[in-house]
Amino acid sequence: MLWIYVWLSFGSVSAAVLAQWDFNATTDTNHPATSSGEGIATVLGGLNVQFASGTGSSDPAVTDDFALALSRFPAQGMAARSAGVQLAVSTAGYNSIGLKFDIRASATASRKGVVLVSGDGITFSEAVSFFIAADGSFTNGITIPLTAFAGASNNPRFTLRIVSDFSTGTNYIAVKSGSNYGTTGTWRLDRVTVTGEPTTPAQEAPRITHQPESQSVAAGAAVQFQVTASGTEPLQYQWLYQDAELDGETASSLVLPEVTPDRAGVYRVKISNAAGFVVSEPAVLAIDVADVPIVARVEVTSAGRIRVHWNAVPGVWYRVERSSTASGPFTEVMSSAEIDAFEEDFGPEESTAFYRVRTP
Ligand SMILES: [Ca+2]
Repeated sequence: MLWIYVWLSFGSVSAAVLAQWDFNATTDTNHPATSSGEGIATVLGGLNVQFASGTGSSDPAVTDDFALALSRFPAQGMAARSAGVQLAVSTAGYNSIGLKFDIRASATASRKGVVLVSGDGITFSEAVSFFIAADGSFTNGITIPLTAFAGASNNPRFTLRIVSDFSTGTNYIAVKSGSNYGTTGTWRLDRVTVTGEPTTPAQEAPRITHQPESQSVAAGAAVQFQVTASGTEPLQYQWLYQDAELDGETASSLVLPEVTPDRAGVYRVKISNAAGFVVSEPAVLAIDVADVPIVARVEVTSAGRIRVHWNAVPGVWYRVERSSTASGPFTEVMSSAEIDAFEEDFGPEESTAFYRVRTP
C-alpha cells in the first residue's frame, strides 16, 4: 500500500511516453538504460544497485522481468533527499508532464520518499511526498502529475528525482511499523515512466496584411494582382473572378498576360488555413480600350478588292466607316466584334474612298 500527500487524477488518452525504464535488459548500475524513449537515469547517493525480480510490478514482461533494487541508503539521521534515482528527460514539445512508477520496499527501508523536480538539472524543488505503508509487495502505477511545476513543460533540461526523506524531524522511519530503519532496507522500482502531451501550437487564422489593388490598364497589357497575408502555415490561396474560382490560380499573386476587355471586373482572393479563411477586398480591373491606338491600313487585294485591316484587341467592338471625302460624312459599312479586317469591292464609279476604323 502506498499513498501520497497530493493525489490528483492524471490520465489522458493523448499522453505519450517520453521515457520509460523497465530495467529488464539493462545491466548498467550507474545509468540504467531506457526501455523506450529517451532519458538518462542516474543512481544517486552511492547506493548499492541490483536488478532484482520485478514480479508483481505492472511490467507486462512474463520472463526476465527485473526491477531496480536500491540499498545502502543513508544512515539514520543522515543525508535526507540524497539517495534514490534521478531521471533527466527532455520534455521539449510536450506539456502536461507526468511521472508514473511501481515501488516495492522492504520492512526497514524509509517509508517516506519525495519527488523533486528541476528545470535546469541543478536546483531542485519538492513536487510531492509519498509514503510507503506496507512492505514486501509492489504498489503499481503511482501517478504523479507535474503540471503545477512550470519547469516540467517543454524543457530539454527537465530533471526529476525519486529520493528517500526523513519522516519526522531528522529521522527516517521504517516502512514496517515496529521495525527500525536500517541501511539494508531496499526500494525496488519498476516501470518508471515519464509522459507528456504534445504541445499544440496556437493556430492563427489568415489575415491579409496587404490587399490586392484595383488597376486600370490598357487592353493587351499584363496585369498582376498581389496579396500578402499572415497566419499559420500552410496558407492556401484561391483567386476569384466575379466570385467564381479561377482554375489553377492558387498562388499569392495572379498574373493575367495580355488582358482583353472581357477580363475586366472584380477580382478577389480567398486565403485559407487550418484555422479559417479570409476573403480579400475587391480589386477592380478596368481595361481601357481607348488606350490602344488603332493602327489601320488599306490595301488592294489581288482580286481588286479594298481591304481595311487593323490591330484588333479581342473582345472589342469595331466599326468601319467610309466616306468619299476626308471630312465626311462617313457611313458605317461594318460593325462587329473580334474582327480585324474589312473587305469590299471598289466600284469604278468611286475614284476616291476614305475609311476609318473606330471603337464605339
Ligand atoms: Ca521490469
